[in-house]
Amino acid sequence: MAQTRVAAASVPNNLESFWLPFTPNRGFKRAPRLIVRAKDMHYYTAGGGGPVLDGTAGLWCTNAGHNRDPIVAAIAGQAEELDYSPAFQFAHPTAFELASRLAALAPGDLNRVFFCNSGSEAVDTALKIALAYHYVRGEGTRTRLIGRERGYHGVGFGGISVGGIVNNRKFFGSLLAGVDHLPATYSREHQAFTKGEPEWGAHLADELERLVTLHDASSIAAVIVEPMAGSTGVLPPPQGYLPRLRAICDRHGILLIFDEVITGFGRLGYAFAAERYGVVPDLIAFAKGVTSGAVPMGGVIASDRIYETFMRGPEHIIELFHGYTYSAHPLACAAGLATLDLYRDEKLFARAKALEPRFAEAAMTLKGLPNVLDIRTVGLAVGIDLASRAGAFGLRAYEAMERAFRDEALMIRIAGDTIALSPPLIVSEAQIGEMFEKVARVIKAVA
Ligand code: PXG
Repeated sequence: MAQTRVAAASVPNNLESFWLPFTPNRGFKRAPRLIVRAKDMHYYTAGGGGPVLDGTAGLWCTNAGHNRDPIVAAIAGQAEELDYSPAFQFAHPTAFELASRLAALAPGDLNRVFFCNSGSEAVDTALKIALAYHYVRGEGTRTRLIGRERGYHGVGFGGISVGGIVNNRKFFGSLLAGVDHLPATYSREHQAFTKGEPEWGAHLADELERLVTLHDASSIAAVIVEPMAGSTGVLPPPQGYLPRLRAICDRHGILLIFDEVITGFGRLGYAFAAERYGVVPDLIAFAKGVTSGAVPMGGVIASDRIYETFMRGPEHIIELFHGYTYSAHPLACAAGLATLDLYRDEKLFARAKALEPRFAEAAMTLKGLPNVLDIRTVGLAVGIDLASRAGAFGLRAYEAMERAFRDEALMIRIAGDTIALSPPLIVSEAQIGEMFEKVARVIKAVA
C-alpha cells in the first residue's frame, strides 16, 4: 500500500510556510532532510534516496517498526467504518476494547484509562487528575506539584512547569505557580559508563522529604518523574531510587505519577517501566508507542482508587471536567489495538529485554573515541555525551546528526551535545552492530 504512494511524494518547491517544531528552521530550509516513505527499520528520502536506518524509532515512538501491515490495515479499515464519533456523552466500541487491553498491561490496580492525543496532553491530564482527586476528597489544599530537574514532560504549561529543561521554560513567562523540583539523578563523577541503573544516587529520592518539610505535605498533590529520563540524554534511575520515592509519597499522601511516554511499550523491556522497577505509581502517562507512532494518541492510566473517588455525587453530573475533541479517536484506537496485537504476537517487549545486553555492549564500544565523555544504556536506549565545541554548545552533536543522515544513512537524535539512540524493538542484532559502527564513524568525523 505504501509503495503506490511513492511516486506522488515529490520535493516541495516552497519550504517557507511550515514552521518546524524544535528545529533550527533556517538551516533546515537551506538543506532539508525530507522523508517520504518508511518500512520496518528504514526511511526513504525524497528523490529516491535511502534506505536510512532508523536509530531512534522516529521520536521514540515507532516501537513496532514503520508501516507495519496490520496497523496500516487497521487504520484503513477503521477509516472506512467510522471516521469520528464524539467521546463526550457518546463512545465507540474500539475505545473500550483498547482501554481494557491497556489496563491489562498496566501493573497493580491501574485499570482506568483516560484518552488524549499526545504526551503533552497526557501529562497535563495526569496533573489535573491529581489536583482534582485531592479536591474531590476534601484535601483541596494539596495543590503543589513536584517535578525534577532535567525532566521532560512535554510542552503544555503544566508539563513545562514540572519539567526541568531551562530552554523549554525561560521564554514562557511565569508558568504554573506552586511547583518545586527534585534534583536530577545524574552525576558523571559517580556513574560514567554505567550499563543499566547506576548504583549511586538512591539517596537523591530523600530530597522529597526535604521538600515535604519545606512546604508541608498538606500542600503537595503529586510528584511526577520519568522512570528513565529520555529527552535529556537517557538517565536511568539509580538502583532503589524509585521505590524510595514511592515510600515517601505513601508516607505523606502524595500521588506518584510516572511519565512513561518514552518508557512505555517496551523501551525498557517491559510494557511499562513500572514493572521493571517493581514500583506501582498512582497514575501513568503514556503516548507514542501505544500506536507505534502511526496515529497520534496519548492517555493516562489511573488507579481504581482514584477513579472511584470521582464516582460520587449526583449521577447526571460530569465527574471530571476535562477531555479533548479527539479523545479516543477511532483511528487512534484501531491503530492502538493493532499495535498491541503486534507487541504481543511478536513478543517485542521480551525481545527488547533479550537484546539489552548486546545493545549495551555494542554501545560501550564507542568508549575511548574522541570527545566521548559518557555512555549510558538501559533497555534499548543509549545516551552518548560528547564534549562541546569551544563556545558552541550543541554544535558537535548537530554536526553528528547531519553527517549521520547524509553520509551514513542513519537517523539519530540529539539533545545538546548528547546523541540518543532508541531503535524500533524489531531491530536485528546485525542492525545494532551496523548502527554503532555508523555512529563510531560519525563521532570520528566530528572530532
Ligand atoms: N513526556 C515525555 C517523557 C516525553 O518524552 C512528552 C511527555 C511529550 O509528548 P508529545 O507527544 O507531546 O511530544 C515526551 C515527548 C527527544 C524527543 O528527542 C522526546 C520527545 C518528543 C520529541 C523528541 O528526546 N518526548
